[in-house]
Amino acid sequence: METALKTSAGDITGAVEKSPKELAKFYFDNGYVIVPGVLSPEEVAELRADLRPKFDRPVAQRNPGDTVQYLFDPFSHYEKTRKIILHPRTIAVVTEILGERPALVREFAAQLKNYSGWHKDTTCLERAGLTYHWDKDFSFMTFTCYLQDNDPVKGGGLDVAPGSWTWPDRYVDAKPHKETRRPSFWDKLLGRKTEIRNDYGYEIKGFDDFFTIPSKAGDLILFNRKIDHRATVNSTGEDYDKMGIFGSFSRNDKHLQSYHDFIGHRADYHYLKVLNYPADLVADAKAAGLDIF
Ligand SMILES: O=C(O)CCC(=O)C(=O)O
Repeated sequence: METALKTSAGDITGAVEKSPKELAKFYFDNGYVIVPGVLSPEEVAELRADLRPKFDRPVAQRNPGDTVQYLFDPFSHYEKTRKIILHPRTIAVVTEILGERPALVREFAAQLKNYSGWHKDTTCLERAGLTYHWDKDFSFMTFTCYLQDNDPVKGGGLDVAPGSWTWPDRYVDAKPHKETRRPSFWDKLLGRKTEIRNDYGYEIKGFDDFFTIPSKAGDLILFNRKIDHRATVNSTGEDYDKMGIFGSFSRNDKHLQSYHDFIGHRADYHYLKVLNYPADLVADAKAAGLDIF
């Protein structure tokens, strides 16, 4: 049976303000770090209220690639998400980790009721036969800003397997889950199609020891793209509007170029075909110290 591992990382939840250098050290030691309070509780509430109806738009009114579960390119479309990537503390910590001005990877989405199973965020590369993510200078880090506190029972955030960013990718040959959400009473009654999948991931055993990151709504979590992770499971059986904004930072280097090439050729990345950052976003990113192109 899986048990949540207790580690000493509790001091990173914001009770004590840490410097970017200290947070960067924590990232290198643990494969993840929390940058506390990038959004205030009021900003979290506003963003939730703004985004929630967007997931319910009829297909004809959605942006390319969007579903009832994913809204792509949120920083172009929903201004209130921009603070997550432009906050001075975000930029300071990411710059400290990378050792230079960061770039925004062209892969980002707001997610609703998503519950990924265990995987690495490099599994898609490895399944495609690519290996550059094992190069020493590969610097990609995923970020997520969840819009609710994480709770070991109710979920709302992320579990990680400590130390796993150095482990080989055990998901490469595993069978992807095909599971869809079980239709609720109302789905059946109203004949609604259940579009929401509840376990993106692989048919593979979990971990005996893992760590549930104690993030609060509005914290930014940065994590090594090779760390084994999953959504903290909601074991209450009660549905709720779990939301998060996801993306990645990296150095502006050959790996970023290769990755943009890789995703640029994927047929399912519909939003990339029309990606066109608004001028004010580009200007604000430039001023904040973030490359975006
Ligand atoms: O479902 C979640 O909250 C985690 C999502 C995740 O792991 C991912 O997008 O890589």
